[in-house]
Amino acid sequence: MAGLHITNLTCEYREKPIGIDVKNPKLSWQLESDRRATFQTAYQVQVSISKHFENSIWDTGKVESDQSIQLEYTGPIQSRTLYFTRVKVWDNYNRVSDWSEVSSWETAFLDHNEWEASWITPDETMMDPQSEEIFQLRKAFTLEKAVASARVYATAAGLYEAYINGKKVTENLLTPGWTSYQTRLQYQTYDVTELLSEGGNAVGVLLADGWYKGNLGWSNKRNIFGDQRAFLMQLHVKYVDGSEEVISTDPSWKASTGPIVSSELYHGEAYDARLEQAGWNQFEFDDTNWATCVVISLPFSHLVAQENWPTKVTETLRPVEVFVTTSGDTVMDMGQNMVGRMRFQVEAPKGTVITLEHAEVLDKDGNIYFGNLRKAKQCVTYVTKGEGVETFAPHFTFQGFRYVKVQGYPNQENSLDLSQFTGEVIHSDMPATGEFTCSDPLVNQLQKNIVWGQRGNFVDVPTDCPQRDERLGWTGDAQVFIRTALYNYQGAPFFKKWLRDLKADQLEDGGVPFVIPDLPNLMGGNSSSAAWGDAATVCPWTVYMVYGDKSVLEDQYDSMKAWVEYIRKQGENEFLWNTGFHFGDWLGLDAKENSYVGATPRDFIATAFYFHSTRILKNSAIVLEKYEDAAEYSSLLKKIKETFVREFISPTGRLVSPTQTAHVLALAFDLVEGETRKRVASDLNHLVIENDYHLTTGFVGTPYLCFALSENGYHDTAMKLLLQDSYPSWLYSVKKGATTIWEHWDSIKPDGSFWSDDMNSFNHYAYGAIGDWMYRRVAGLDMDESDVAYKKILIRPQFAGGKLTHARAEHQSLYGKMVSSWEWTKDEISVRVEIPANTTATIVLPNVHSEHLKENNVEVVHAEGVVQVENHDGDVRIEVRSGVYTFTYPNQMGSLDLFTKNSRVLDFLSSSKAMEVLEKHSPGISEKIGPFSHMKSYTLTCFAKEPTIQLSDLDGIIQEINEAIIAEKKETNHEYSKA
Ligand code: RAM
Repeated sequence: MAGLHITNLTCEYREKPIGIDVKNPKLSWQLESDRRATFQTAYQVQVSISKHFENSIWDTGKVESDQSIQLEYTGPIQSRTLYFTRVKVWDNYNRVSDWSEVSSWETAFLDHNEWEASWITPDETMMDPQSEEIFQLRKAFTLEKAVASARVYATAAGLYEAYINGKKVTENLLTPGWTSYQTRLQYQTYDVTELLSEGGNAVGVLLADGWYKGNLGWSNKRNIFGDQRAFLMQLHVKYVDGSEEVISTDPSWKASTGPIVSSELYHGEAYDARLEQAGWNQFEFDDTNWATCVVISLPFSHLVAQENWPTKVTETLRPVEVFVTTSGDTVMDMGQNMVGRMRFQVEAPKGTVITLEHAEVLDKDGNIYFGNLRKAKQCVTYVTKGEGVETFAPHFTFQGFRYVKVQGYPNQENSLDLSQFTGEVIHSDMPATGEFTCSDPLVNQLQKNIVWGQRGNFVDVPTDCPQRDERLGWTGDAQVFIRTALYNYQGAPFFKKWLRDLKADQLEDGGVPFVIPDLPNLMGGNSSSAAWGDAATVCPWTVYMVYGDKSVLEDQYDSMKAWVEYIRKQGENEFLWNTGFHFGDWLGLDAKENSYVGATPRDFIATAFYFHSTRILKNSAIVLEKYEDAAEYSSLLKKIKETFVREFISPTGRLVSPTQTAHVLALAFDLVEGETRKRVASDLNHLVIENDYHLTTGFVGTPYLCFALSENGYHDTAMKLLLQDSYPSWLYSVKKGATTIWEHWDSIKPDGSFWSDDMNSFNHYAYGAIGDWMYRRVAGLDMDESDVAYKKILIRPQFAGGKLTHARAEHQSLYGKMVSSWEWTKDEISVRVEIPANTTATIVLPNVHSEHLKENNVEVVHAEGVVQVENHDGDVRIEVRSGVYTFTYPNQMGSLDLFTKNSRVLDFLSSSKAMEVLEKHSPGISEKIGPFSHMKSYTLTCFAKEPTIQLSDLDGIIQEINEAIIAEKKETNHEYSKA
């Protein structure tokens, strides 16, 4: 029916996936409606193996339900079968949609016994398995009949690139991806129907070391998962007459080396085009001189279908300029710190050697800087064959770089022809699902840097960095960044796959290794750390919340529980985690000289995370209806909290640790309540003000810092931290020209020098975790967690008194596109929201009474789609159903009943200068409260007395007060004491 349509019918997050091995895949769809306040009242889903649905194998019939995401298919399922599916829905206006467009999914192997192929590797008496050279494997065969369809199922111990009849089977890169190879190895499925034909055909495969056998980790180790590369493939051909044939890897395959002389993830690739064997991957090629292959014993039981988004080239960039450095190097600038590879064209005499060396930054003197790469070479060399124009891009490697030093390119001394070079950006090809913009260009650049940081470090696993000899799946980094990541990109398959590896690598006692996939003995033995191991609970819970995907909790529950039980056994008592190794508030700025560990005590952090993880576990138990566990962990939670309070908080509410991070954690994890909470929040605010509106937090405190302030009455301070541009701050790096997030707040110091070479990445996403707060608190696009997956949206913008004049966030939820966008002028505030069909939203607008509020020029209470309007403490809460709404209201704080919000709350130190400023403005401000008994401070609620002073002026006054306090502090050098 016109007006109600179904779009985006997906299976396991993908459009028409092929090669999945989920037995009960989940279907989601979206409703598109031309009317506001649309919701689904019933659905019908059909699944058939015929495109025309002559007979369905699964038909739900009309089911009265508003479920439109994560509907589990419970019909029959077989391996290697294509299932068509379609859906129709009924809505609250008694409309029924047409059937959706037909969608589909195709299974791969549901049982590993279906593998008939053998793992093969070149015969070691003919080819050295430890050779750096990349192997070429081939198999020629004849198909007797016309081909109807064909699929390749393939994987490798190592990395592979497959060809059929000279053509690449896929554009996907770094296959089969990285998993915990000891227990899990992904295979890929490709539709190769178009590549085959009746008669002679050939498969050719390049086989490299990759993560499996290549150099991995900073201790120069190889062969971590195995010491022989191997390949496994099954090609299933269906003929037009219905018969089938299978071509598999077996000892009849042949092997040779070729032009790729070496290829390593960290080090780059060396390619000698003179060694190419023309036609090696085609039928006619004569392979009599090639080595034979042998069968090697590798398990089949750990083969799983590709789950993650494939790794691909997702964008290409052109160099923006080329220059010669003071050291005389010719260097191209890509204009962006990117991750991927360079592709180039060249025409040069045979044997010309072209070298590209990649680095992220230039040093103080403008020279290209390789120091922070540690042992990673990031070097690509190409030797020409001299037969016209040659094109090259490396195969089994990627580089993290903005600058490329070029050597040997013809005529480069006179002018390097930049049009011959392209930067190919490579990462897991997750659909983009988020946008954030606002009126401050530096903040917009910060958002870009966060997104680029995510792209560069989401290369099949969530890595810490993409450039040095590390690039590992650090759990702590993933845990702090995941919520931001899931705003920016569709990350469910990415994290679900990685979490299976986490579970697989979890230690027997429930401990979680530092990196996943684990590298045994990475740091001289296995150990777990608070805030790192908590990825085991935080990540599944976040995926569940954002996508309503219960299966991730079902799959991970044991692992989550094992982690909490692990912690429970660590401490000197059951409720305190005060033993063992921890990274602490990694890279916190309050660290001692020459230490990476911030000042917040490790047992404080560990116990706070113990509480956090236990709470997540308890909530997961409730979702999964494991009520006994829920009760058990509720009582554990209570005890941890009591113990935490006893151990770390004084009876008058003072934290034992005077760090920002300690205060942040106590607030963010709800370890403090009532008056103590108020005090801790106020103390945090002071700590930030005392530090002249600068943060000191490391990996652990940073993600929650602005939340802890905004949620507890200090949004203004949080905004000042965001907008701070002197060191240390988010915008400091932006002002220094960063195009990605740095590992350290001062990876480049104010004087232009670097943090030491040993650990200084310019592309580390952890501090990008501020993105979550920007989406949720600045633009106001949030979720009501009582109904996950944005079934119930919470729009709650906070305007920060004109510090920004507009902000807008967009996110593609499984229900469809959501938008929260606001504009602030001195006279008017307008808030525009988009709420997808089949969801509802609560919109909380500050500083207004509903009388003054219009929706599209209609009084808000009368607007279509508005279900309820409530005035509460100076805010208006509006319940709406789906639709696009524009709310406007005058930006003036007229009457006294708006008292509480017609104000700015400021805690300030007892200071005569501050009092002077107050006096000066007293005609326009009323109400001063304080001093608070527990400290030498005042809590002042300033509210504007119109017309003398506007609310927006209060910011200026507060600023003045703060400056006065700071000035006074500097003058007297007086140490603030809370006693
Ligand atoms: C560094 C990593 C990572 C961090 C660990 C503790 O080596 O880059 O970011 O989690 O240390």
